[in-house]
Amino acid sequence: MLVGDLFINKELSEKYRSEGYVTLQFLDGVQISDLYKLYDASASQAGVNKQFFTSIWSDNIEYRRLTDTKIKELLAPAALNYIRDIKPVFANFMVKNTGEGTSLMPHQDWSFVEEPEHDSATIWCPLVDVDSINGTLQVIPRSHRISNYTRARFLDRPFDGIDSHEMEAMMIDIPLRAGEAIILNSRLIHASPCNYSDKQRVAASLVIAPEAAPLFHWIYNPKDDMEIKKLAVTPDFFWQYSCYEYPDSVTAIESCHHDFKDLSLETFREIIGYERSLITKKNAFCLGRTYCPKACKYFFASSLPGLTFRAAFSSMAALSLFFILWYILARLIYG
Ligand SMILES: O=C(O)CCC(=O)C(=O)O
Repeated sequence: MLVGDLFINKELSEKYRSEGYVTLQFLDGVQISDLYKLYDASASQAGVNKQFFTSIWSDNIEYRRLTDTKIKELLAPAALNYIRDIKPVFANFMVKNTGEGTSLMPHQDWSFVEEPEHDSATIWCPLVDVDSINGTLQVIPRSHRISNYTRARFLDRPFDGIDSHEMEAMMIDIPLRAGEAIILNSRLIHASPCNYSDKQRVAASLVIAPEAAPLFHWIYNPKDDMEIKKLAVTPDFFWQYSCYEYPDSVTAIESCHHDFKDLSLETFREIIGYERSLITKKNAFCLGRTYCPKACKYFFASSLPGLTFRAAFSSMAALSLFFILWYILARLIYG
């Protein structure tokens, strides 16, 4: 069973299946405020001192259990407004502090179910408005078509050999208002840039899987010479073990060898159907932003509070056009 087949709305289902993600209105003001209160009340227990962190990275098991349970209570019913027959797998706060060092590298999420027979998705819902200045999510559309179905903990990515600028050029920003969400296939490559605003960026996320799909966790143990162990798990597994632990006490039901070949840029582009000519005006602008030097982003974020880079850029373009027209007119009139 595939998440894409479980969307209630046909258009959402088609867009999700073809692009690997959809965006939609997800939470109302009261729900956002409830989540923010939960985040505020529990943040001191997280004990994670990192520029970017997610609740699952905390050493405090009680914090992991609390955030998982409470975020699920809020996000899972909202998900059922759009997708039926799904179950919550695990939930997190995703927190980006400010400044350099807060970006997150392009990655795919772990496999949670046996793919490609089943698949899973992440619902990522920011609690503040997000754009390219404060570290919104970026995705490579259609990258869920890559067939690396076993994405294990501690395993390298098959696109690590591709030049990072080429990867960036294929990324698009997903600006969202607080309470909107992106639902993305666990195979879709995503990342997030630095937060150059002066406020922490907090988002809540929930991994979902089809109700009928048994849950598994694959874990790569470099000591075992390319061997990947498959564990049969329940949703509780994900808060019981922090991201950094090797869950020794859970017995593997199977082992397999990692044999997915690294992708070349050409193969990667072919898989995702990427052509520069397909870049829409909107995406082209995103590319401009992606390549915008950090100092430039920082200038706009810090010197023009409340003004987005897009708005500042558009105003500058309009102003330049005005002066050019004014100059041409003056030359025509006064010679
Ligand atoms: O919150 C972010 O910036 C990144 C989120 C992410 O990578 C994920 O949900 O897997």
